Amino acid sequence: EIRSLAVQAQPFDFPFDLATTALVIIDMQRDFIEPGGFGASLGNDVSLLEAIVPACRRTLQAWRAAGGLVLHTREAHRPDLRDCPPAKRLRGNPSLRIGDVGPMGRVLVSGEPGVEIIPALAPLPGEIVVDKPGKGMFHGTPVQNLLQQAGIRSLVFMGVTTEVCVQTSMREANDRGYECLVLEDCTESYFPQFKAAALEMIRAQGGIVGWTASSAQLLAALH
Ligand code: TIU
Repeated sequence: EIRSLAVQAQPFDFPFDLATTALVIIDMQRDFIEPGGFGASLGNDVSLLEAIVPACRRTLQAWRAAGGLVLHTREAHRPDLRDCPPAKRLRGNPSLRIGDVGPMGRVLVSGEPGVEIIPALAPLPGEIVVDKPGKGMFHGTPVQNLLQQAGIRSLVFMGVTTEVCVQTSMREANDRGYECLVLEDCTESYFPQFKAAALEMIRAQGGIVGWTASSAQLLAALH
C-alpha cells in the first residue's frame, strides 16, 4: 500500500512512502553498548550510548506496527578475519584487537556474543540482519541487492556511532540514490561534539547528505 507521508525534518520536510522506506538500525550490538566490548577496548565510555535505547525501541515498535521494513546491521568479521584488512585490525593501540578473545567472545567476529544486537532491539524473524565488515553498510555486503529487491528508495537511520558507522552508511546510501533521514535522538557518539557536528554536516547545504529529525517527528508522521 502506497501512503505518501512527510516528516517535519531539517532542512525541510522528508517525504516518504512506507512501502518504499526501510528503517535501518546500525550496529546496536553489545560490542558498542555494553562494557567489555570493542567500544570500551578503544578507550570509550560506553554509558552514553545506552541512553538512546528507549527512543530506538519506541521507534522500532511503531515502525513494526506500521508494517515497515526493518534492516539491522552489525559490525562483524568472518572468523578467519579474511575480510578484516590489517589497516583496520592494527590501527591504534586498543586493549583488544578485532578477533581477540574478550569478555564477550572474539571481538567483532560473527556469531560471538559481543556481536549480538542488544535484547531491547532484538530482530524479529523476517527482519533483515546483515553483518558488515566495514563502517559503511554497503561495503562487502548484500545490502544494495536486498534494498533493490524490496523496492526500497528511502532510508530512516538509527544506531551507533553517529559519525562513524551511521554517517558512513548514510553517505554511501545517499550516493546510491537513496533519500536518507537520520533520527537525532536515536543515534549517539562516544563524543557528543562529533554527534552534533555530524548531524549539522548531514543537513547543511540544503540537505547535502540527507535530513535530520527527532523520533517524535517520525512517529507523528506515522499516525
Ligand atoms: N559501529 C560503529 O560506529 N563502529 C565504530 O567503530 N564506531 C566508533 O565510534 N568507534
